[in-house]
Amino acid sequence: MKLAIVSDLHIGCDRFAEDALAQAKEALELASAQADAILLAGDIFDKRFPKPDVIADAIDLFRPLADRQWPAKVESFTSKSNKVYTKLPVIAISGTHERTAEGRDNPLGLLGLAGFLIDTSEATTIIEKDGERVAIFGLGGLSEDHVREKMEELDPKPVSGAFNIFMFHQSVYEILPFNEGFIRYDELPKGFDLYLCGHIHSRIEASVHGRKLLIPGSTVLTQFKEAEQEKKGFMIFDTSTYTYNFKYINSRRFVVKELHFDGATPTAVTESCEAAIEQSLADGKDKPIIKLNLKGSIGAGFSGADLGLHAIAAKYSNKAVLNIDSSKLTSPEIDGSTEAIRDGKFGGMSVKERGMSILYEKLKEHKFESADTQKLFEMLSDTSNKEKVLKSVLEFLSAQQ
Ligand SMILES: [Mn+2]
Repeated sequence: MKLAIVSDLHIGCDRFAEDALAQAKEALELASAQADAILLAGDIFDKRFPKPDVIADAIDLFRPLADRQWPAKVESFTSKSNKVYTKLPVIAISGTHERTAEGRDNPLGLLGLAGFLIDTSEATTIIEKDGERVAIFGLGGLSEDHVREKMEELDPKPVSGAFNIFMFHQSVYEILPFNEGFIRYDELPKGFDLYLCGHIHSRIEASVHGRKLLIPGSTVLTQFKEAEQEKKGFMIFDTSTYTYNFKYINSRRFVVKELHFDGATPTAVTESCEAAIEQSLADGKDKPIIKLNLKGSIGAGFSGADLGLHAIAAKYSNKAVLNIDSSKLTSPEIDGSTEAIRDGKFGGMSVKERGMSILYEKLKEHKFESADTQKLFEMLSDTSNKEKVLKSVLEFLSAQQ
């Protein structure tokens, strides 16, 4: 059986709403033309409570799939809570973006109720074509602290006489090794022939319990992550050969460039940014998404505000979607003052002493030099009741005149 594996369509994402819809449409059209069934690994919607126009877009997107004569048919559906309203072999799970409180409807479930797909979250769907059976157990996206408990409770088991797929939507430690809480390959249930995962937006092939783990990545860019510069698309997996092809869609080009500076002037920063943008534009005629990561330092006497990054973004607004990250670009002044704050020292004074001396200067400026600075400082440091503080400070000051 030929199975299209599509994931993370993010219909209704704010940043690239048109791209999300157009690219999802192309992926689903190609998938339904080339595969016997479609498996969707979560995050079909970008939000758990999408607006009605987003739900309408999704219905328009899925309706043509319902009109197709599919080579594969749904043979059975086993679930504790979900119901099934179609025989279409369009099998989905909910992702982390669609997750609602237990027992509450989520937008993916609505598409299930409408009969456009089967929500196989925490359920097993068996599809059949010419005597071949494929069983899909789905585990919708869960928070990291619930996933182990849920897997233990559900205890997913392969179905005998079928090609078994475990489809889930989680961060996996071996792929994202920065959180010990993420599940690991060896914690996934054993005995399945193929593991499919959504959630991770770049394309990955790995091995779990000696079988393939496939992640097709998202069909749209939602964050500006460097790993997402590859063209987007989906996979078609063939159960008879245990191989897959990646099918590209016309996704908007995404370019990430890193620029290093060493005591540069704002003019030099602007010139380098513009050169990098021009170079990225020269690669094609589309309107790419360009992310510039600025690193290193700008010269003494300049601050981030001098860089004029907004002017660059405005200049290229018709040619590119720009994202310029200058958070890693430091200036000597900022460095000096943050270091002082960190160390709690200003010219040998503690933060409190420094605060008192500023307050004294200000009092002197406003002819209150005879006031007890220490007493006023303590009154102002009281964070319990702002109104009470204001009242007592005003009383204190008027008593000084
Ligand atoms: Mn996602």
